[in-house]
Amino acid sequence: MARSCCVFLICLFFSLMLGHGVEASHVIYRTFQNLQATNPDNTYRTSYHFQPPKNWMNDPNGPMMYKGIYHLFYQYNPYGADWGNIVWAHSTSVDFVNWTPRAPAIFPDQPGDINGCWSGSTTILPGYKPAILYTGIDPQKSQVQNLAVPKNLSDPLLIEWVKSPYNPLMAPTNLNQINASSFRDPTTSWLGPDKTWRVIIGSKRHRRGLAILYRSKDFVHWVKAKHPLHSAKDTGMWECPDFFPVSSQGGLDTNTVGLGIKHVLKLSLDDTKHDYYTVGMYNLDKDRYVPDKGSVDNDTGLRYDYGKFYASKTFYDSAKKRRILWGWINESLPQPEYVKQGWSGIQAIPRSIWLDKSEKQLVQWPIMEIEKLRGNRVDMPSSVLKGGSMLEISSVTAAQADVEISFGEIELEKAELMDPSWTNPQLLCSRKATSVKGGLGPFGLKVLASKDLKEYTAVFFRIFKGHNKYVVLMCSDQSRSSLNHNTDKTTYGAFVEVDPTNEQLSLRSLIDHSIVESFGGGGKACITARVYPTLAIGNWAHLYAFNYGSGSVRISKLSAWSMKKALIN
Ligand code: DQQ
Repeated sequence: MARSCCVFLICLFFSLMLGHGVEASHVIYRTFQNLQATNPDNTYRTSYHFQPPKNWMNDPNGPMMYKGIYHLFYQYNPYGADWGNIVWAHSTSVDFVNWTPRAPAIFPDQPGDINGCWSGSTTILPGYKPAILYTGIDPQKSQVQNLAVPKNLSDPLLIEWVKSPYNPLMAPTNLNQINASSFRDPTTSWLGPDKTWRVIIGSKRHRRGLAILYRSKDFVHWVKAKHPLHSAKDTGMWECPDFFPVSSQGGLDTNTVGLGIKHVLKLSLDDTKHDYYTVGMYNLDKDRYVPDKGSVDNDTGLRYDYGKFYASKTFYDSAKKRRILWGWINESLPQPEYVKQGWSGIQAIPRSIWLDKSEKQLVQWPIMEIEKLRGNRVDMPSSVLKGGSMLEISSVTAAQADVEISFGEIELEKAELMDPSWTNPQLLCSRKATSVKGGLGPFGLKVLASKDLKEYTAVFFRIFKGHNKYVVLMCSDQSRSSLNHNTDKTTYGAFVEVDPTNEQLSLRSLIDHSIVESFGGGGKACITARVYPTLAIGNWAHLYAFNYGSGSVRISKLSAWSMKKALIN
């Protein structure tokens, strides 16, 4: 008792000394947020995943394509590698692969954002005029919504932004009963057939997550709707909502509404730090979104990515008629280590997303532009991978690679029975780690592996025989990814909606020094891992295909590419 009292008092002392958070999810450690690393360590920096030259980065903000230029803004701390002092940093690209840094687009300089410029979105207004809605933290630390527009529309780089004299445009008041510390992250707005703009803002009331709806005729004067667009009990704060129409034929402009058009509502749950989505229908008459039957809107629902991937945002690329998803991949190092390293946070490779044929889920695939970085290619002839075997994929730069592998002729009769209580894929993957031999699986890839296999990250499948179908499990096992005991070694898992009786089972992994981004079943399940190997670094990293199950599988396709370095900031 005396000991726990003492621990409590020490914690209290430090929290008072170090600063005070705006709220639990945004704790401000004043000692770290202005700390430039004296000796930055670039060992684990990525070669083709987006990151700033130094310091802290979190959410992608307001991505868009304007006059042939791709824009990415992001939450950035100019003074250190910890969260704080947040501005909207800005980079542009002509090819979606190489990026040039620009001056911060939005930074605190008026009462409506003097304590921070938090996440938000861009909307292209009629006349081809981009506009940013973002959350500002005001002098009372209340969250309010502000507008900024380009100073010079003829500059395709959109370097300078001016803030609206009407800011804040949306603010919590007693009358509208909004929780002032849970009111943030406006979405891209959409224009209804009634010529009225709509936007949603993430919020919560007690434990009920809310997508608060506002409407406007002129994009400046906004009125809160009586009902949220959607809400769900016991989900906590909804950060960075995203709401957009989808089709299995390609991307749709955010303003597309109409008969038979499905919508997706994505929520970043502050409680679990994962991005969840449902597929459903948008009822324009009632301005309500209703998830389809079976599309679950709580933390057991579908996720964009079952690993590290948060606060994501999509935009419609009108040039290529596709919807693109950006997402933030946070650290697996503990805070003192990333502060010392001098940088923190990466963006996932942008992904094209579309509705699966089943209309029950999304499919994601890395943008095709990234294939321009594919260098030396290695193809392996089709071969049977017997249970208990491993095959080295050599002649590629294993720490900077793109690998595609497909499995066929799977000995399905060897599948173990699926226990109906195995409903949580992450738990199942951590119970059945790489070393646990199964009937069918684990089979897949060992990446960022040291020669002696003291370190590796395994991305693999297991197949079980379910009640009336086979169940495919995809795992990303980080338990052996690093000899550094301080790194997060969570093992991630997802079920993949693939029928192995008549489909090949494919896996693609983008490996980039400290990141492994994997796409199972052609992009039906994605898992991103952040890993910090101590042995499998640079030229010391190896890549293997393996099968530790008792049943054999055939590698029907295996291509791997050394990836070239992109020019990033
Ligand atoms: N990050 C931003 C917030 C958002 C959170 C602050 C999500 O606007 O809710 O940096 O990571």
